[in-house]
Formats: sequence, C-alpha cells, structure tokens
Amino acid sequence: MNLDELKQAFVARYPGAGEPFVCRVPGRVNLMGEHLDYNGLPVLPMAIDRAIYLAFAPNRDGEFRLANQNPAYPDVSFENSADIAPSPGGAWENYAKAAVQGLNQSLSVEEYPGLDVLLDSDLPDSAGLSSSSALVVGFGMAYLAALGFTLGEDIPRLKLAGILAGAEHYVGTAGGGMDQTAILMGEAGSAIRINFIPFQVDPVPLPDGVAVIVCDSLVKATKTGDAQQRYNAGPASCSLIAALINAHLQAEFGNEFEIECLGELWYGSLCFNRTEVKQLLDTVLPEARIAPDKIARRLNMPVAQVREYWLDSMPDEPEGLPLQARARHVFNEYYRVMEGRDALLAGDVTTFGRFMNASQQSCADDYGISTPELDALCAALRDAGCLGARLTGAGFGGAVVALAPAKEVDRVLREIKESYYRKVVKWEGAIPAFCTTAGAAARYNS
Ligand code: NG1
Repeated sequence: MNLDELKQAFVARYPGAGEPFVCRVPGRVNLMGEHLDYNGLPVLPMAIDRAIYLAFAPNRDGEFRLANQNPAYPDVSFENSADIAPSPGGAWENYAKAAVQGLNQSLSVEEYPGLDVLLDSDLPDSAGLSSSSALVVGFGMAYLAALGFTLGEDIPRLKLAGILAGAEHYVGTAGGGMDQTAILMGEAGSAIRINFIPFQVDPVPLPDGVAVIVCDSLVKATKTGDAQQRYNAGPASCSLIAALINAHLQAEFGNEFEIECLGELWYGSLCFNRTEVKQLLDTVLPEARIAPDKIARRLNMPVAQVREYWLDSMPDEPEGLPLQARARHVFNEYYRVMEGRDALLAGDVTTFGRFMNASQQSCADDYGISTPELDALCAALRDAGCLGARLTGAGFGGAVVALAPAKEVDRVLREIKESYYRKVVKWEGAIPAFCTTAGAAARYNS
C-alpha cells in the first residue's frame, strides 16, 4: 500500500481538510480457539500482514464524511452526537458509528468532533479475517486522535480493545473481544494468547520453518446477513448452557455460586479442574438434544420466556437443541488452546497441526459452523501436505488457516488450485490464498 498516494487522494477528495494522519490496522487470523472469546475463554490468534488504511483529519463541524477507494462502498456521511442511529444492516458506516458511539459513551465525551476519512484496504472482506473489527478499530483510533487522546498513554491498548469489543455489538453481532484485541495487541513474529479472565495477552512465538497459509473458501460469510443470526446462535446457546449450570449449582449449593459465562467454571470462584468441569457438563447435559419445554422446567420459567431470552436468536431445532455438542466443543477447544500453546512454545508444529484438524472436526460436528466447502478446503490442504487446517473466525464460509512447512508452500498452493478452487468451487482465476507472517499491531503512521 502506498501511503503517500492515499494521502494525496485524501487531499484531492477533501480539499481544505488539511494534511491527513494515517493509521494502518491489520486483519487477524485465529490459529486456535473458535467461539471461545464470548465465553471468557482463551484464544490464540495473530495479526496478519494484510490491513486497512485510513487517512483522516478531524473537523470542527461534527460531521463524519467517509469515502472508500473501493467503489463497492459508497461515500457517506453522518452527524456525530450523543445518540447515533444505526444505518440499515450491511451499511459500512455502521462500523464507524459503532466505534464513535462506543467511545463517546465510555469516555463521557460531551463535545462531538467530526472526521473526514478516506479508506483503502488489501484485507479481503467477509472472509473471517476480521475486516469488520479492523474497521471498528481503525475508526476508533482515528476518533481517539480527533478527541486528543494518545493511544498507549491516555488509553492503554488493552482498554481500547475492551471498549471497542463492546462497541461492535452496535452492528448486531454478539461477539467476544478476540478480534479487536488481536488487532490492537498483535506482535510481529508471534501469535498471542488472549486471556479474558483476567484480560491479558502474552506472545506465543511461531516456530521457524513453518508458514501460515490463509485461503478464502470463496463462500462469503456476510455477518450482516443470514450468518449474523447463525453466529449469534453461538453466544445464545452458551448463555443457555450457563443458565442450566446455574440452576444445577443453585440446587446443589444454594445461591453461593453463579457463573456469567462458561469460562467462569475454570477462572471464576469455582476454579474447577478439567475432571470437575467434565463431570458437571455430563450431569447438566446428559441428553444429546434438549427440548424447550424441558429447559423451561429445569430453569423454572415459562417456555415463552426461554424462547424470548435465548431461542429467538437461534434457528429452529425441531429435534431439540444440541446443547451437549455445543458444550463439548467449548470444553475440548479450550484444552486445544492451552495444549496448542504449549506445543507451539516447544516448537512442536506437528502436534499443533493435529489440534487444528481436531478443531475443524469439532467446529463442524459439535458447533455446526462449518460448510461443505470449508471441510473440502481443509481436506485439500491436508492432502497437499499441510500439518493442519481449520476454518478461522466465525465460520459459515470465509477463510481457512493452515500450517505448512515453509518449503512446501508453493506446492500446496499449486495443488489446492486444482483440488479445491477448480474442482470444488469452479474458480479459474488467481487463487485467493496467501501466506502471511504474524504482523504488527495497528498503529498510526506519520
Ligand atoms: P469474525 O470471523 O472476525 O467475524 C467472530 C467474532 C469473534 C469470535 C469469532 C469466532 C465479532 C466481531 N467477531 O469473528 O469475536 O467470536 O467470530 O471465534 O463478532
């Protein structure tokens, strides 16, 4: 990306706005730990070397004017205020509105500056690489500068990640904090392990000689469309499992113990170990599927209330809800993060690759977030010699991440061109797959 060209394009588009600032905000790929973050459980992502770039200058008229070098995203403006109404679902300005509204509330902003922004990107969108959170973080960083705050001094990066994770709920997804944290805390050369209870990050250097390959399945996972409801079914299922656990704990121990998210089984005051959590889950979810009326009886609430609180954000499950499998994924995926981190730290990429394959199986069978194309792409990558391959991010389409010996990458890419792109999705063009290093965190450029 040529930042001078972006700045010149900014000056041409907003004459009179003054010399722009620029920030670079990477996407992320998650190596291990899918749909764990909103449960308060650790994840193992890394920032990648593809990014979005914002050229911006604050203005005093309180207006946000947004333009994008990609003509698919129309110019748009909105007024900054205490209560910014969202645009219809799918509008790209909603990611700016999310960041601005979130920062206005968290920082108790009382005067509302505006921004002129021109955006460019080499990060594919709707591909599970967090282009949406990159937008939220990018607009958040630009707005912080307009408010006169210095990132890392007035506002620690981790704090901003937490604010923007909550702020992104504005667009209608009930996500956790993995993406914003990976983008703001990533380290060149390292994946990071993000702990949510307590919120902290530590680097997990990637062993030498191994390459991270990212392949777009070419199935769009547009999180503002159908995939949004399918995504939100994950947090809703886990919150329902937590409610069933609470009902059980209350019957056993009285009101003393209550969890807000599944991660508190390990990290909250209960401090359960592996065996204890497993036993608890087996006791609370003995059946593969559970019907809404049975849930209502266990929670001692009307079934209509169960529907309103949890089931409305899930697809219909005439056979009952597969909560046992959802819990099994969370439990096993958590241990794959912990043991996968140990394997990476020991330089054991073979074991890590095996965990990646097991994670894909679990995402498909137990969490229901894979697609036939994602399964086929993972299989093609493994057949081509990768050590492991799995979907990355929300699922329902988007990208797959694979680890391969660095010297095998060219051959892997040649083989999947035939075995997946030509054969499965009938794609004849250049293949949307690339190798990425673990990139640096989002930053301002002078
Ligand atoms: P992507 O794939 O970037 O939409 C989503 C959530 C994450 C996490 C993953 C699944 C948002 C912004 N992101 O990521 O918090 O839950 O799915 O691990 O909702």
